[in-house]
Amino acid sequence: MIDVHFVPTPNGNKVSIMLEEIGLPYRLIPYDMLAGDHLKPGFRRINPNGRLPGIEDHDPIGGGEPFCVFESGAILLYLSDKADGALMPKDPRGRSRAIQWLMWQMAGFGPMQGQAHHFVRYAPEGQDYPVQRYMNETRRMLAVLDRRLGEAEYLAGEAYSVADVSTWPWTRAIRAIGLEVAEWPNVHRWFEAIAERPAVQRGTEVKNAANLSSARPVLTPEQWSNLFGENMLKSAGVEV
Ligand SMILES: N[C@@H](CCC(=O)N[C@@H](CS)C(=O)NCC(=O)O)C(=O)O
Repeated sequence: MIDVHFVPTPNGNKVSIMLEEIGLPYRLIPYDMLAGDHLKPGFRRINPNGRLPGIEDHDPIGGGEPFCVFESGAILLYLSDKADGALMPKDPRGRSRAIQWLMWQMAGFGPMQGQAHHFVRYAPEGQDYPVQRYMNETRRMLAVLDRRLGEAEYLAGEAYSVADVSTWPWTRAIRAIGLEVAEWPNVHRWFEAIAERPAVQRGTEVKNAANLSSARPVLTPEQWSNLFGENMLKSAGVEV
């Protein structure tokens, strides 16, 4: 059994989709980030970085003690290994392409769009520069994605791979910052095809309306502190 420390965000949904795709048994352990569940010291054992998702495999590859994995991209690679290389091309070029696009999502498309969400939805209003900067980056990367998907059916080539599992939930999230997938025709074609996969539907069943709407969530001071302020810093051992 694999425990998934989970929030239904794009990073969390990558893992739930992957597990549904490969059919390994898992148990979701839901976290309430607004309440600061992820700040509790015990969670550091699962994820030293104190963010979600994280997994604990009680029957790990190679046997032995339960094994924890953090960083959603690393979790996808671990799960692929565990499922005999599932959703990872076998040929060296295809494999490298899958890893390249997985890294692109992890280092660029996710973090830049994440900052766009922060400044569009959570930060005090009226901060034009960061909004413009991160929206520009998000749009630039959607154009990069569109170009790639104009030359190949999936990110790594002909076959659906971990790169698509990782990028699809972040593409779904662009609605919350006022963008529509239909603006990028190749992305649109790819997005709709993946949305029809039963495993993707099962993996995204846990709804989080706040996450997919463009509403600005109203946070209490305590909730803001848990997500972005003093409580978050204190939990990482930073003196405030
Ligand atoms: N690069 C990390 C990002 C993890 C991350 O930032 N997760 C968010 C939820 S999707 C989180 O834990 N936020 C809580 C916080 O910022 O304190 C990954 O892909 O796993």
